[in-house]
Amino acid sequence: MNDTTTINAKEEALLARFEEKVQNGDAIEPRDWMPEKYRKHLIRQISQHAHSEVIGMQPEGNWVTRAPSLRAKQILLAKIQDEGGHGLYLYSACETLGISREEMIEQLQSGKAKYSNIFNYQTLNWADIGAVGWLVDGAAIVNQVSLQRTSYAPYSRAMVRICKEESFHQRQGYEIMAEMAKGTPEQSEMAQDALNRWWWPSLMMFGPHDGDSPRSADAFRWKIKRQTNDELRQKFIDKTVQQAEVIGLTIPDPDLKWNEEKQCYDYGKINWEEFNQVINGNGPCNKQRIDHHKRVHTEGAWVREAAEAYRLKTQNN
Ligand code: BYC
Repeated sequence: MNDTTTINAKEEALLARFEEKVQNGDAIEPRDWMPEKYRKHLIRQISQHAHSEVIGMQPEGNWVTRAPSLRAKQILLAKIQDEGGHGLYLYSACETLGISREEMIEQLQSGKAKYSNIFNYQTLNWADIGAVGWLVDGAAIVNQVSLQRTSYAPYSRAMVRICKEESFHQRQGYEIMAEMAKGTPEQSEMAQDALNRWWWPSLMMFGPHDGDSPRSADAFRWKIKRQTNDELRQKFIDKTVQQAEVIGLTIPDPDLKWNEEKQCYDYGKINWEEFNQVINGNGPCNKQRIDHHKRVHTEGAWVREAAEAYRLKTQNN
């Protein structure tokens, strides 16, 4: 037996042990052996998730100075800070896989790493802040509740914590929409208009339909994903249609219809051409979002330098 054969046999045994653990529903910890493809898959997904949290602060931050009351402003500020915190948990979870924060930021800024399609749309008025909280955080929760059972333990732990905070975010958005929907005719029109503009991009957040999702096969084999893109999208639609009814708003889909046999809503066609344009850098705000990130990152260099100097000083003491 030569060295290569021994190494291959050893790798195969490790792989078999890994697959067995995953199939048994055991969590994978950072020090456990894992196949390179699993590690890379997780780095891609978790870093994209982290970037989404951080870029997601921009469309909301746009409204902090124009929130209609002190209460609304306090709540919005707290929510945006939470998103920053979520980004940090996720970057930390991702670092356990052997990638540095700097590399992840470089991938975001160079366009190599994606972030959620949804944050490339403009928040035009206060109703949009309601729609983002209600629909975007609502969609994020559906996905993230499912990810609490993901196989990689640090990702799963981050999800548990994030989900607790997201429920408050969704309530914040729904409250704004409910208030506006029962306000003056102009306010209720603004709420309906925001729903019209944010509905379809929110459905796109769950990713392509199951047959067109190239990453899903590996994600299921390794129990990274526990439910398919379409299953989660359906769950979100069924729950949100009822919420819209309660506050007197109309989902902008003429094909939306209760399916008695399947016990869920049928819905219209999603514009995947728009989705592909947006996730490949050509959405309404892609350039603005990345330019802003680059500028703020450069301006914040002194904070990183100071933190590093402090770390070195305390290490040497
Ligand atoms: N946006 O094979 P697929 C939040 C890409 S909420 C952009 O199905 P996968 C927040 C996908 O990356 C949002 N790109 O992939 C809420 C892949 O391209 P690459 C963050 C998307 O990974 C409120 C290609 O399309 N949540 O943070 O199996 C306030 C094929 O897709 C999108 C998460 O990230 C999209 N929507 O499934 C503030 C949840 N959908 O990478 C913040 C974690 C698909 O091969 N992520 N693509 O070039 C996931 O659950 C999964 O990654 C997805 C996609 C369901 C998003």
